[in-house]
Amino acid sequence: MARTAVITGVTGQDGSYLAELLLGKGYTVHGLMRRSSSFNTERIDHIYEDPHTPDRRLVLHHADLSDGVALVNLLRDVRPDEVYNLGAQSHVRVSFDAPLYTGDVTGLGALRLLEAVRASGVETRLYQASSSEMFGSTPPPQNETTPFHPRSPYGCAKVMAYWATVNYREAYGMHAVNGILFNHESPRRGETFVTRKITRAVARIQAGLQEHLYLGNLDAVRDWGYAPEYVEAMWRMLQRDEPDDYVVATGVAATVRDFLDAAFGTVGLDWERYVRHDPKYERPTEVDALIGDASKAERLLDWSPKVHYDELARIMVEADIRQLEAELSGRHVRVDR
Ligand code: NAP
Ligand code: F7E
Repeated sequence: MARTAVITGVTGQDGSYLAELLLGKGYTVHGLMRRSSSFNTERIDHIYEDPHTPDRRLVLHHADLSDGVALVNLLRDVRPDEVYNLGAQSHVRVSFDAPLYTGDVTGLGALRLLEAVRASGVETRLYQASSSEMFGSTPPPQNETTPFHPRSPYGCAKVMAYWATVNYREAYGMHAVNGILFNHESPRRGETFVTRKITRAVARIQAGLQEHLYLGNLDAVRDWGYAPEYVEAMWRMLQRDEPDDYVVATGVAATVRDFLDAAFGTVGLDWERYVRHDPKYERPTEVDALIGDASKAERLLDWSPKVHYDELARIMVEADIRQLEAELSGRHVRVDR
């Protein structure tokens, strides 16, 4: 029997890779997107199917995580086998400027979806996109038993969503899992996250279109992995008979400086000549170091990462150079096409 999945946040980085993965496995995918005054489907345009296509397997719906009734109605209509909650206000720095909105969408949004599963009476498995930001100031290495100490409204909202997911599993026997994913990037990464900001700048500086790159804290340590590998782990979590929570990470630590070295090094440039400091990009409370221990996922999901930060930087720089060249020649080409 062909399976059906719902993905919230289908227009985001992970949503687009997960939709591709599930379509490749024969699923029918119902992607939820929020209404926008301009097109917000660029990451999924290549898999878009016209609504008039018979037997299409990618179906898009307008739905916002702030609208619980819409979620109930949608789940009742679609009756999915699997639900992936990837929708969120996902930018940590922005969450300090929009704390209530972030709490509503990233935190309460997860609770609305859990409650919508209950209210619609649908038997389904649910994946919650939890985050290493929940560990905040607790020192690395971090695994599934590490205490949470979030350092931003985003981190607090994700902790709330994490515990709501655990609670619905315990209270109602729901097949609900938390994937605690460490930073993962790709050529589809949003342009204001630090890795993509750097790789786009490398392409533009090399082309003579940009002089400087303004950044905040260069000492932060992150564990950067490759998004297409991470969505595979999400899917594997929902295929296990027992619902559980898993850390997904590479275990390799790098500072923002290390990523700068790798990215600028791809084109033979010295980043110190171009990078300037702007305190505007610092956070009121920073997460100094995130390094994951994914041994549980390796053992139980048979999942292991292949791409580490230096290879990732090269993949992203090369994609941004290709995209810039296409733009300059008047063609419009998605970054990773
Ligand atoms: P992303 O690129 O920022 O995508 C977020 C998605 O959520 C987008 O489709 C966005 O729509 C949608 N969204 C935003 N507000 C919404 C609302 N009010 N209602 C419905 N949808 C809304 O994030 P990502 O990197 O793919 O991450 C996917 C999930 O994993 C997020 O929950 C994120 O917090 C979490 N996470 C990410 C990482 C990481 O390193 N990437 C690590 C751990 C956890 P638009 O396209 O219209 O903006
Ligand atoms: O920052 C520092 C910044 O915004 C990484 C989200 O996907 O991963 C992501 O959150 C580090 C931080 O990602 C700039 O201070 C320096 O220490 O790329 P980022 P993040 O905050 O780690 C987690 C796991 C998620 O769940 C989130 O959804 O880089 N940094 N200068 C900067 N960061 C940005 N954005 N811009 C700068 O100019």
